[in-house]
Amino acid sequence: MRIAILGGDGFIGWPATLHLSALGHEITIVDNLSRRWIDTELGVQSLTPMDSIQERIRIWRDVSGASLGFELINVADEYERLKAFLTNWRPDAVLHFAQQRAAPYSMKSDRHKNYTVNNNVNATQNLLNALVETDIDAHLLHMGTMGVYGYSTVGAAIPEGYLSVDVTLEDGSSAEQEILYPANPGSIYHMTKCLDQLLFQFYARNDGLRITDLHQGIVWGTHTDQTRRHDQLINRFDYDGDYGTVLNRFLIQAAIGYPLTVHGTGGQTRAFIHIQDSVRCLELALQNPPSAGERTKIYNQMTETHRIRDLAEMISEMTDVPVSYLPNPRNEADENDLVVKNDQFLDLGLNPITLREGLMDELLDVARRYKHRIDPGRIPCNSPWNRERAAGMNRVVEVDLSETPDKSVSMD
Ligand code: USQ
Repeated sequence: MRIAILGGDGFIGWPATLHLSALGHEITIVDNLSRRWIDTELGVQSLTPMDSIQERIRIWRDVSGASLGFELINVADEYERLKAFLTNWRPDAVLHFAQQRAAPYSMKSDRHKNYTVNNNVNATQNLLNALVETDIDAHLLHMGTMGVYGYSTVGAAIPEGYLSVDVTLEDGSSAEQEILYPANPGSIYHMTKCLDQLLFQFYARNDGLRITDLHQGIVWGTHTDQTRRHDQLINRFDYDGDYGTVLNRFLIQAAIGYPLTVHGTGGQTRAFIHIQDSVRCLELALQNPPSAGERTKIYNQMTETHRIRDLAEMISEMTDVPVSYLPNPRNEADENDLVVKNDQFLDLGLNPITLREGLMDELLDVARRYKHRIDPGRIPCNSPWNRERAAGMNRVVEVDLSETPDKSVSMD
């Protein structure tokens, strides 16, 4: 299959590219390298050293024999170039990861809010518009988020995208309808993914586009079978307060003896998936496209749920690094339960990797290997959600890292 991977230089895009290339698909990466520019803006770097996209592609060709195309296009801004690329290359499928994906970054300032909305919504709209205009019947797979639902349940499991509701009619009888699960975003970033859902609904109905939206949980891990094949194929690993996701952050914190940064009570429950499962899900979704005229197919791309403080306590027990309960910069519920349906991927053959299968040891090894690249000053989350949260964060938490080298963990 010919696959265009928009955002193929990113945290999911790169391992997805290698996974699908290894399966024999013909891939072109489309990327504006914005994630690398954001590192520069924030003054941080991936824990793992990343080569240029051109160098990564060269190494992959040496290792696998497979060629990857690369187009430097800003999907949100360069509509005509995107259209020209699609017209020339005519992909069978398009994977859309070309969006700003960090909630804290999206809440940093008014500029970051505008950037996230403009970038993310325009990227989706440009892509949908271009697919219609060029008359390319490609299956579009979009990386969405579990965060479109919000995280609280009313006791019922969160379904895969659609909710059956009974509508009371004028004569008192009721009619059943299936609607998109009510959107309840917790950040500007998550809100853009809610807006995406409406764009998909419209284009699938109006133009018969074949669209799959993957509502993914928090990804943990960094390696996949393909990124392990060469040092220079290594995936990025974000640990900073804006882009680092919670479990990966706790693991690098443990590796340098930095008290684990739990926000609030840590009673937040979230959905998780390992990065190897994430790329496997993409493979499964690609094999099962919706038909033209069908509504957007929605999968919950997650494999387990965990409470944040349970994760912190588990890692603390493994490593003897203490847990630190900090004022929460986010405007989110202190405590929530979360039950999620994910039957579709399980039915298609996904065999989930769970948290206890030793992959945490591998991550700790990665963290230990590159810990000289960690700037502890970049660990705190400094993006408050609103003025009230900003005021609550003024409490300074003193952390003594002078003993850092001795506190590193040994999992051997
Ligand atoms: N948290 C801490 N301590 C930290 C970092 C985070 O307690 O040091 C807490 C947060 O307050 C939040 C939870 O952990 O309650 C998750 O935070 P996160 O940064 O790991 O994940 P999130 O901001 O929700 O975003 C990530 C990805 C995003 C994806 C989303 C899936 O960056 O692209 O859409 O996970 S989901 O969370 O299911 O919406």
